[in-house]
Amino acid sequence: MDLFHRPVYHFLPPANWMNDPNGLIQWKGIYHLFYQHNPYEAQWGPMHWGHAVSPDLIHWQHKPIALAPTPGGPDQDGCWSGVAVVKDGVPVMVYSGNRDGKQRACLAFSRDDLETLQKYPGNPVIPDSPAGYDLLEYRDHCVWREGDAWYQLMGAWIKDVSGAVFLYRSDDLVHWKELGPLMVDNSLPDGGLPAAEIWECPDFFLLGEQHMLVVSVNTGAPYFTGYFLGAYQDHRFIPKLFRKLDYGDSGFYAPQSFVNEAGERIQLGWVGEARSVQAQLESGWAGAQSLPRVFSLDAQGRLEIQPYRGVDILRGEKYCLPEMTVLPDTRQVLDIEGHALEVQAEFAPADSRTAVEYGLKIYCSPDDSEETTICFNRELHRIEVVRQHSSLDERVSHQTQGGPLELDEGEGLSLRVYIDHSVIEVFANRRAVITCRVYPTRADSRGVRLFASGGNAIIKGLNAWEMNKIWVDCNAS
Ligand code: DQQ
Repeated sequence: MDLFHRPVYHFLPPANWMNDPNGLIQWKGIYHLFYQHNPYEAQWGPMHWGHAVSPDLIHWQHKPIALAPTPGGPDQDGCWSGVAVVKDGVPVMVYSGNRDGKQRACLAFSRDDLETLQKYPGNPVIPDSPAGYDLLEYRDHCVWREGDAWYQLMGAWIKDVSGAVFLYRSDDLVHWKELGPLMVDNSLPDGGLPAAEIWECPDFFLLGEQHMLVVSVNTGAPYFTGYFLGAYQDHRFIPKLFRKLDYGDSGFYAPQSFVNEAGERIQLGWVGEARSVQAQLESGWAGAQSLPRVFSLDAQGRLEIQPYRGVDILRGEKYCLPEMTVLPDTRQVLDIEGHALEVQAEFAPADSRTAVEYGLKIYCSPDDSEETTICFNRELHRIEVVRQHSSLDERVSHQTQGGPLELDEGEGLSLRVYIDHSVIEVFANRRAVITCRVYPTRADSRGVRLFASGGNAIIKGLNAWEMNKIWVDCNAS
């Protein structure tokens, strides 16, 4: 097994393949993470639900597989993604049974505090996709309680139209009445819609005074995750805007959120690989979960995304750097190095002498043959992870990942970066996130540097921590 690139503080199964987070729930104080899992090899395949538990959503312990395909059943070709709800004091999973290329809503109950899941004998509970629509794809679930009923969204792709989410209503989770697409008018005041492909894994919830609809847009490759903000009225959603949730294409996908016992809405997403299937198979594992994230809206109504506060518990030894000027085109090596780090860097607001591009370099080898650059371009108003020189291995992606970041008047660049062997999560100014993978080949690609080009950059302060492992059982990985 390839331990060099294997994350130590992002969740992944003991071996083989993982994709979407499923059935997230805090039940009697314990967090449960179920996940899409091929237990046979490190590539996508017959889907099972893996299972792990945590006291704090950070440290995890593996549990036995929770759902497996039933031969002859509606999920005989795979137990695809789903969510957890609680009905009459019993946790219930609503998931997509995959059979003969079609996915149908199924249920599984737990009467032993989520030690095991029992499939509902009457599965599937929604045997057919909505009539009257030419659907190319249809699956995945978001279920909530509203008034005295259950509501459910399922993701879909309407041929020659776009992605869609269909709304259903039920009194008992078993009998569902279809209410049509949640969004009847897909036009947006500020521009286009995500590509005409399936919207997978819809997630829908109240954020402040608005509603947020998260969809994972399966464009074949790369995939991306986006969100709408808008108003939910009379069981219809009127979107005001659509944005990418994370600029790391295929690096953050199929996220799911849940509300914990403290009332916090927390999201996890699948951090996909960026290397060949052959490389995955050789390494013996594939896929990780992101760190938990939380949302808020800033004073201007923009979405803010931050790591869940509990992540700080992983911090070990600390490094601090006082205020300093980063001169253009110098090699500013820091004392900090490693493959499992958190780095927080606050840059001064730009003035006329400020560099055009500045930021951090991570996973740097001493001879510069490998490095990954987290770069802010203040003229293009873009934040990027440049992977051009991330790895000497040709089988991995070297594509730059990034997107817009407009700094307000007087606002400096604020980076919070998580480095975990092959995972990178960059949170910039709370409102731009890039999650992606890199696979340095050299054991000494451990350095962290500051850089500036075309002018100076002033660092107001930099703190970094070595990060500890997340496994409750120290022998697990
Ligand atoms: N993954 C699941 C599907 C979902 C997709 C299958 C998203 O339910 O649409 O593994 O990654």
